Amino acid sequence: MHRRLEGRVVVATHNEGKLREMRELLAPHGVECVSAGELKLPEPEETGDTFAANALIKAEAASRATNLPAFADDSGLCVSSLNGQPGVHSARWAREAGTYPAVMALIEARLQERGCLSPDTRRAHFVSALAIAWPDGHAEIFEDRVDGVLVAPPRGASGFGYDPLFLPDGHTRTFGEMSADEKHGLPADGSRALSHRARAFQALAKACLKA
Ligand code: ITT
Repeated sequence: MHRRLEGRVVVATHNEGKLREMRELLAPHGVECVSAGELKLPEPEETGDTFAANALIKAEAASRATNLPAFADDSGLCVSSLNGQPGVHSARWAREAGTYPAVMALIEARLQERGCLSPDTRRAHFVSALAIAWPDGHAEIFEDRVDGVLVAPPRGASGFGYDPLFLPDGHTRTFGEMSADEKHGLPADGSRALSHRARAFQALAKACLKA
């Protein structure tokens, strides 16, 4: 049995780009958002080896700390020719490289080393696992993905993170070249959204939110 999310919810992320998208996704559903940053919540260690496990760690930690339901996302970019890396370590790779342009250049260098020049060798997907945890221990998790190819050089200044590198299948512009609404807007006719986060959110909204 799914549980309805109502009232006040903590958006348990310290990533500004994700926070913006998560707030925009929740906005039409009449829940009041407060962010982990605004509440100065500590960031839990992400010790899971799956997106779902890490999303749950973040949601449960924020819910325990605030006694409110908490909404968390764990996400990342999985590059097929790099055996799915950086995957759950996408944020760590970016931290270690220093900047997103630097980590995107690192991924490009790894692809070049392997001779990955044609689109079929440059396949990648973004994954988002969304978790909601309540103070009484109940939790819900939804996960989805979007497939595409990695472009060189990266294109566009919209979005955040690895967006300029990623060209979703069936499109001519990267996530970095799309408006917020194109990337993670929810189609009014109920058809499938584009981004990994919006797709996972569609399932979450159906199960846990008022229309
Ligand atoms: P929180 O854990 O505080 O939410 P984080 O940035 O550490 O923030 P993750 O551990 O989930 O979040 O790491 C996700 C990484 O993947 C991070 O480097 C993001 O920038 C990147 N990423 C996730 N979704 C993305 C998207 O829609 N577009 C571009 N990059 C994305």
